[in-house]
Amino acid sequence: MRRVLITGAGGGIGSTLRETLRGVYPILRLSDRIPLASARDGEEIDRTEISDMAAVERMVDGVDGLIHLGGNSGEASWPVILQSNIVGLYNVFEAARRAGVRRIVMATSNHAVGFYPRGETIDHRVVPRPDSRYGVSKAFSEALASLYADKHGIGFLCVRIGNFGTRPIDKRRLSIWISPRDLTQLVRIGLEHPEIRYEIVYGVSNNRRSWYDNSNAERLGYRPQDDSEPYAAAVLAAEAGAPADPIAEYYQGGTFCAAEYTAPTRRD
Ligand code: 15L
Repeated sequence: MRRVLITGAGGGIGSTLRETLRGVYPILRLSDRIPLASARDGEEIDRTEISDMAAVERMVDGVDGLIHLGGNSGEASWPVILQSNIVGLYNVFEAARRAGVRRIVMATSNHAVGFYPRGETIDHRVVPRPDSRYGVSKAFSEALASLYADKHGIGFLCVRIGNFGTRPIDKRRLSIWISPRDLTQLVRIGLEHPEIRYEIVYGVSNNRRSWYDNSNAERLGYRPQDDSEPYAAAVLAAEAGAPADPIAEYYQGGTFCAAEYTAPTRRD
C-alpha cells in the first residue's frame, strides 16, 4: 500500500486515524466535504462531496487502499441518506473500481443489525436487521461491497463499528465500544492482510459484555487490547434511575430502534 485514502477524514474516527496511521503508509490522502487542517509530510488533502462522481474520480486517482468513513454517520431523512450513503457510496466503489483500487475498508455499523435482541449473541453470518434508514444504508454498503468483491475482485473488510471513542459513554456502549487503538488494528488488517476477499467483522474491543461473536475478526488476526469493563461501574452508576424506553432497552440498536417505532407487537 503506497497511497491510502481516508474519506470522511474530518470526522471523529477519520481524525483519529489520521494520527494513528501517520507514517504507516508512504502517503495518506485525506478527504472530506468540510475543510481539513493543512497537509503535513506524507499527507495529501482533498475536498470532495461524494455525491459528485467527477470529484470522486479525482479523489481516488492513484489510490491503492481506501478507508471509507464518508457519508452520513447517523439517522437522517431519506433524501439525505440517499444522497450520502447510497448514491455517494456507489460513486466511491465504482470510481475505485475504475481506478484499480485493490482494498477497501468499509465502515459499516452495528445499526445494520440493530434489531437483534440484546439477549442474542450474533456473528458475521446473521442476516441484516437494520434499525433505521441509516442502518439500511449500511446493509446496502455490505451488499454493494459483496458485488464488487465477487465481480471485480476488490478486497473488502466490512467493519460493523460499534461505538468509537476513548471510553464507553453509556450502558449500551459497554457492549459495543471500540477504542482508537483497537479500531486502528482492525483497519490495518483490512488493508494489509494478504487473503481478504470479502469479510464482515465487528468493530468492537474485547468487551466482556459484548453481544457479538467476533471469531471472524480473530481468524484474521485481530487481538483487541481494550475492554469496557473497567468503566462499567461508573457508567452504570451515572445511569441509575434514569427512565428507560422498553424498545431501546430490548434491542441492540437502542434508541435507533425506538425512534419512529409503531409496530403493535414486538418481533423477537
Ligand atoms: C453508529 O453507527 C454511528 O455512526 C455513531 O455515531 C453512533 O451512533 C454509533 O453507531 C452507536 O451505535 O453508538
